[in-house]
Formats: sequence, structure tokens, C-alpha cells
Amino acid sequence: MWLHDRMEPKIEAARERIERIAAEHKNRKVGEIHVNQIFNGLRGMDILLSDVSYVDPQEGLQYRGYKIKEVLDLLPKADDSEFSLAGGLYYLLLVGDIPTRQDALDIEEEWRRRCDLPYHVADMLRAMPKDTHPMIMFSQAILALESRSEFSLNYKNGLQKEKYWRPMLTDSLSLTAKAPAIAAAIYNIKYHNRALIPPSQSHDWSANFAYMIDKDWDEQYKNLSRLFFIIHADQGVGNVSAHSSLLVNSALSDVFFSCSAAINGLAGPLHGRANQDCLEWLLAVRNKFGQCPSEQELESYIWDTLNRGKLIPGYGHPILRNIDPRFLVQYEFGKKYFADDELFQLADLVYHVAPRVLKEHGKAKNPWPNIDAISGTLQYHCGIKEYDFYTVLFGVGRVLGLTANLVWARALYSPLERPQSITMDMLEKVIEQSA
Ligand code: HAX
Repeated sequence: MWLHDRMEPKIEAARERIERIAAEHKNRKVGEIHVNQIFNGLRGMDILLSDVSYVDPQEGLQYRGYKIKEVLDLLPKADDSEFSLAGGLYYLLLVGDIPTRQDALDIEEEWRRRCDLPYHVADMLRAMPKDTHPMIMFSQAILALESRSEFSLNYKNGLQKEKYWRPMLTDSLSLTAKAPAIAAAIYNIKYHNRALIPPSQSHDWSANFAYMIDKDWDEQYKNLSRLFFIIHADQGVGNVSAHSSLLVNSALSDVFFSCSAAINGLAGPLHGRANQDCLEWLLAVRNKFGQCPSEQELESYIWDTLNRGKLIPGYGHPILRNIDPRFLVQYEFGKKYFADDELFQLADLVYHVAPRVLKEHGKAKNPWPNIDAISGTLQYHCGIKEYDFYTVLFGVGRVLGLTANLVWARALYSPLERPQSITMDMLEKVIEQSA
């Protein structure tokens, strides 16, 4: 297929580069492990490799070296829209180059060919108890597609190792093509108990999601979807979801097993669920004050949340030490299209008050808003009020980055991940010996 051919020379070059680095610098030290890092989630240890994306503590996320604003400017746009095609982003993540309009359209076309959801997936989603969290439905739906994995089939039939990445890419195109249809099926079944709307053959990937949840009339929501999915696509590979998927994948599990694992990690409140928690927290503020509170009222509410030992969702970050540019592009979207929305104004007030309070509180290393501080507010304004669904939307975007990394990991022969574990006694002995 054309995309496989486009990636092949890039993969060959990267394989040679790794071979050379490994041969010439096999025993070169790149860092040290400190006891503190063992007890602190391996923070600050540069032990994973990905050229797909990177998070700079000050500048924020970069896809293939391009900052988020540059990506949004440079990617080809959807018809009649100033917002970009997700197909273009997927090309950038996979191939590493800014796509032409035709490249982006070709991926969109490839997705349209593969976007139908098999009957058994919809049946399974319908059979799940009504109170099942939508992230469980999402994870299960991805797993339910595994029976069609091209990689698993080819592996069983003895495919050579150098070619493993090819069916991985085919599986990735299938999973990413179906992700909006899975999310729409969850939305239609869980919240509306209504028939599924089959994907359109004329919409772009992001707008197709809007179409399948019966919001084809809503151009603003189509544009929000285009923005939302692109900015949620990837964030280095050290975060819980990406790292989970690569770990599972390192056992030669296919894309479906790996991405289902990632979605389970994304469901946690310290990760993707923060968008749900953030909206819930904003609504709680609104319920308490009846309307937008004064700055003093909000400040004391934030202190009250902190003093009860709770988090301010949407604020802080393990790597970033600045305002998340993904927050800013969403903030600008809200300011431009619905600055008078009450909930948006509340989120805006929190943005102006919370960093000051968090700084004074003195615990969070980064007091600034992250991507989740405002994403739910925009969804809520556009009528998606079922906030436990927001992390599924995060996941739809995230499968783009997850799968791009999985294909590359397989192409570059990422080995079985197997760090050694030691006992507490052993650790104390090492400390004693090095004193
Ligand atoms: N509110 C209150 N306390 C906070 C805080 C916040 N928003 N952010 C950090 N802290 C606290 C931590 O809980 C920690 O306290 P303890 O020492 O008592 O454990 C302390 O400040 C130091 O934490 P940190 O080093 O600054 O932050 P971490 O790297 O440990 O964690 C988190 C980063 C994003 C998980 C954290 O800031 C947080 O929990 N934020 C709120 C939840 C959130 O927004 N998560 C989404 C992050 C973006 C993302 O990945 N989305 O998927």
C-alpha cells in the first residue's frame, strides 16, 4: 500500500542510525539512577525513545519537531474550514513530513474504506450494563476488534521479523479508522439508547464523529472535533497510556491488545479522566454560587478544595513547567466563538486565579493549566453534556499517536521491555556500599 511504501525508506534509515549508535556507543553512559527517582515514578530518567512527539517543559508538545501552533497552521485544512484534517496529522506522525493536501486526503480516504464497525462490537456494547463507564466500553470495543488483526495472523503464518511493521501499520489504519465510530456507538447506545448512524462516506475523519452522533448540522462542533482530536493525539511516550501500550506491544502483542491497555491507563484521574473531573469540579463551583463567583469566592473555594487534600483537576503536569499550549489553543477557540458562555467564563476565571493559589500552596511543581482544564468546557458548550464521556473523546485522538508509536517501535525492533526489580534489602545494601 502507498503509505507502507512511503514509510519504508524512513524506516530503513532509522534502522541504520540505531545500528550505528548501538555499535559505536554501546557502553556510553546517558544518565544515572537516583534513589529518589525509584520512589518517584522514574521522573526525569531519559529511558524511552520516540521521534513521533516530544514534550518540552517550557514550549510544550511537539509533533515531529513542530510546536502545536505550527502543526495547526501547516496541516492541510478540511473543506470549507480553517481547521485541519486529522489525516494530515496521522501522515505527519507516521512519516515525519508535513503532508501535501493529497497525502492528507489519501489517509482520509483509507480511513473511509475501513471505518465500518463490525456487528459484534455494537452488539457487545449494547449488551453491557447501563452503568458501565464509557472508558470500559471503549477499551472492550478495541479488544473485540482483535480477532481481525493482520499482525497476529501474519505472525502465526511465519512472517519475517523485518516485515512485522507492515501488518502493524495495516492494523493501525483499521483501528484509527474505526475509533470515531466506536466512540459514536458508545455515545448513541449509552446516553440515547438509539440506533447507530453508519459513518458517512463524504465526511473527514473528525467531522464524521459529529455526523455519527447526529450533529451533522453543527459546523462549530465539527471544527471543535477537528481541533480536539489533533491536540490530543500524542504526548511523548513516557505518559501512562503511551507507555502502557508500548510495554504490552513489546511482548509482540498486536495494536488492539496494546491500545486497549493504553485506554485503561488513560481512564485514570491523574491522566485522561482529569477532563471529566475538571468539568465536574466547575459544575460544583457553579452549583455552589448559583452563577459565576467573584474572584474572592473562587479563591476560597480553591483553598477549600486543596485543604481537603483534593486536586484542582486540569492544573499541574509531570513535565511541563508552563501553560500548556494545548490549553491555549482551546482557550482561544472558546474566546473566539463563545466568550459569553457562563461556564467558559468560569473556566477563564479559574485560569486567572488557580495558578496564583497553587503557587502559594507550594506543592504542585507546575501551577499552570494543562489540556484538561478547558476541553470539557468546550464540549459542554457544544451540547455534549455527558461529561463521563470526555475521556473517550481524548482516547479517539490518542489512538493516532499510540498507533504511530507502535508501528515505529515494531519497525525499529523494540525488544521485550523487562527492567529488573530488586528487593528493599538489596536497595539498602547498594546505598550502604556506595556511601
Ligand atoms: N492540585 C492539587 N495538588 C496538586 C496538583 C493540583 N492540580 N498538581 C500537583 N499537586 C500536588 C501533587 O498531588 C503532589 O502532592 P503530594 O506530594 O502530596 O503527593 C505535589 O503537588 C507534587 O506533584 P507534582 O510533582 O507537581 O506533580 P506530579 O508530576 O506528581 O503529577 C499531575 C502531575 C498532572 C498528575 C498532577 O499535577 C495532578 O494530579 N493534576 C491534577 C490532575 C490532572 O490535571 N491531570 C491531568 C494531567 C494532564 C494529562 O496527562 N492528561 O492526560
